[in-house]
Amino acid sequence: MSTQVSEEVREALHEGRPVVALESTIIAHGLPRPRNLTVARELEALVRSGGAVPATIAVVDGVARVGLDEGGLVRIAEDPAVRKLGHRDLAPALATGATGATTVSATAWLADTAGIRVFATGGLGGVHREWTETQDESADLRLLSRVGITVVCAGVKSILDVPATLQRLETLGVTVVGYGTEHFPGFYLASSGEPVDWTLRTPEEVAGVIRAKDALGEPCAGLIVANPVPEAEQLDPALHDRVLAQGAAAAKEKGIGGQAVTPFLLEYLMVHTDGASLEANLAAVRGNVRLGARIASAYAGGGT
Ligand code: PSU
Ligand code: MN
Repeated sequence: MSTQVSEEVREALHEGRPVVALESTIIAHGLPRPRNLTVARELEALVRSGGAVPATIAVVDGVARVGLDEGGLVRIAEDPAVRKLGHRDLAPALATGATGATTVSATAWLADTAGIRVFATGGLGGVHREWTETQDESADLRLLSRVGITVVCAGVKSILDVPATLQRLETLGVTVVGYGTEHFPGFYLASSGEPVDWTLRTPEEVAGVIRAKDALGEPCAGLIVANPVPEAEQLDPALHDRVLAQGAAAAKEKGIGGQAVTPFLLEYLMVHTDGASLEANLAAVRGNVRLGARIASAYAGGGT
């Protein structure tokens, strides 16, 4: 079997202790070097201080690793040849000995296979604004309709078509709840302006929903816990809208397509907001990772 679960993660799962999966695409392709490595370590530390075991997931030399060690983290953060692997890329990556960072779709799949119930990230992929021309919809959405994992995120990246993405999630049967909010978060922004149907306010309430999903049985699908970045740490909405429009135009002009679109726009925003988007992004991810640890702990703690 070419999936390797680290000893620490395996033991924690075996003993029913809380584990939080973390993705690696944000490290390899979503954040600038060398800060990405610092962030990768910081996120793991945040999970630990929340009383859970972190499991950063990536493919290293053709082996899917659930729970990267320090060497693996350094490799993913520093090696410029690290690929971006969605769920569909896992098999060729394993078969050819490739090294790649896993997106939400690949991470959720590997985490679920390993028995991990909670996954924390920044923002999900979704339906791109140019969908009618490009049909670009992240594989994250469909994958989350197939695995019963709980994903804590700050909504979907605001570079996307948020209403269309929410519509797709409804069609796909993915449960969406706002955490402490009646609005779907806007990734860099505390709110996307779109309403959510359900609002939960404590990790225990989220754990209760996970248990209710368990009790309902098949068909299993994901639970999205949409946790907004604190308003004080969000990107200025006017700046966000202006720079994003410029970035989208630049991507079109340069003919950027496929997997390259998301990293291009994230970087464009970072450069053209003088790093403010990066700070908002990090604040969102940190909040999600902290909440992920609390949810995993509440779920592992049992209850009815
Ligand atoms: N959120 C971030 N930075 C990222 C991503 C999300 O803050 O780099 C990544 C996630 O791994 C997500 C992927 O799964 O972008 C979506 O890419 P695409 O749109 O190509 O499916
Ligand atoms: Mn895409």
